[in-house]
Amino acid sequence: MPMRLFSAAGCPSAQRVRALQQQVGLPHEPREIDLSRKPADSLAHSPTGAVPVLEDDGLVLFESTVICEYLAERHGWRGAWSPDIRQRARERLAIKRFDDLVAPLFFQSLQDTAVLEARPQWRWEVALLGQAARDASPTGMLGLLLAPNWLRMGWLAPDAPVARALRDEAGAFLDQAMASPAVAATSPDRAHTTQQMRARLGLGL
Ligand SMILES: N[C@@H](CCC(=O)N[C@@H](CS)C(=O)NCC(=O)O)C(=O)O
Repeated sequence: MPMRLFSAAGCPSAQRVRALQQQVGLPHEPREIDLSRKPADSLAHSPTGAVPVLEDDGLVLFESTVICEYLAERHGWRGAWSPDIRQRARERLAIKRFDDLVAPLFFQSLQDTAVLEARPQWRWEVALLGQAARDASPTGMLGLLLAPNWLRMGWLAPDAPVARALRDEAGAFLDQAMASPAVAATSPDRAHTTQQMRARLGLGL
């Protein structure tokens, strides 16, 4: 059975997977899902109802980082993570905390900046991400996982405090990651995606 990816063009998590497929030389036509009207077969695959979802010969995976790790191993992407065990751990920690804290805070702060004052440690977390990025390859897994969100942060609010802090700590790394062929080839239309994000966040058009 061929591999199937449920995706949505504007979704940064889905772009991670599509970029990874490009990176390992497996460009793949995804099944595009309208998130406002999800078809029954896409909902039947994942308890979260979110994209991306990958189906590979009976194996169903969701969560973009898990899917990307799986595909990187399956296709023997040797440069995915640093060869150094300690640096690898830093890179994995950076992406976990980006997903759990930094990216959500960026989006929440566009509606209410008070969320940043309530969690002042976020700057420390961004500094740790910057340290991990310093010794990572922008065309490796860390860059590939961060770039889709970095792209959208730049489109939406490049001067928001979280975006500014990321630029100060890891701007060159993030810009190089965003310009990599795999990320560039899978980037969605800017105007349409920005409009979708603004509508979802209630920011007006
Ligand atoms: N942690 C998930 C996040 C996935 C996610 O939030 N996907 C969004 C679109 S970007 C989604 O499908 N949301 C469900 C919905 O809109 O109903 C991952 O990394 O895959």
